Amino acid sequence: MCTLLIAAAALLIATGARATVVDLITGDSGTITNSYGTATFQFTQPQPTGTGVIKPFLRVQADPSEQGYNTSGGTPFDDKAGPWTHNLTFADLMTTAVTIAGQNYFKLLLDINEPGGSKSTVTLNQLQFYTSPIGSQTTTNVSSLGTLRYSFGPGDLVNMDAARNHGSGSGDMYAYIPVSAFAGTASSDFVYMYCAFGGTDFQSQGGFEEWALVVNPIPEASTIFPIIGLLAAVFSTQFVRRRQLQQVSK
Ligand SMILES: [Ca+2]
Ligand SMILES: [Ca+2]
Repeated sequence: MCTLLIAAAALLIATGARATVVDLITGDSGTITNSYGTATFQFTQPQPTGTGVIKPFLRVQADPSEQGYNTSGGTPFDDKAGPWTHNLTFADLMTTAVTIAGQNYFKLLLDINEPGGSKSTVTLNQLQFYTSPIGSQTTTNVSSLGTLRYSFGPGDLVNMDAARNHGSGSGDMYAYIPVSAFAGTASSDFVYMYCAFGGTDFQSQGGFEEWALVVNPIPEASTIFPIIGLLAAVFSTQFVRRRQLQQVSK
């Protein structure tokens, strides 16, 4: 028994595996560091909701726990049908890139919807990103979605309180996911973001939780390209062209 414990402890130290609980109920931000890198989670108040600012790509809703991933193929797990649950490509995700203190992140917005009173809290138990050349998947075997790029480790979670923002809106949290975890991803690859809420510390209830891309108004291609060093040069050209076309069309 003792030998087993020592072996387990050695494994934990070797892998740096240590569960992190980010408290956004009383705190304003926190980080989770694991083998995929360091992700930051930050409380935010409602954002402007003009067209092109908030673009949900995944809505999930169930009671007392819920899970799902974005796809245009259907509604696996607790996905909500409709235009705001759909495929994403890596090129889409790249439009959210920001640099903070020299580190590059993809920036996402989460809006939680929970009842008032004692039921306003909810736990984000898992957040994973997979990439694959195949879009519109509907499998319930999440690990088969593609290449796992980012994941919470065992026990990692974020606790939130919808009551920190009044009514429905486009708060409540920014997630900053390390770009370095996606090295080698093709721009045309599909990105599946899997999330699970409720059941660990605080249950999911009320309306749907929704995730949106936070599209960076200022292209940061010059800072992101050294990180995605494995991308083909042809993509770089396409990305710049896309940007130029997008700016022309605005
Ligand atoms: Ca909310
Ligand atoms: Ca909810």
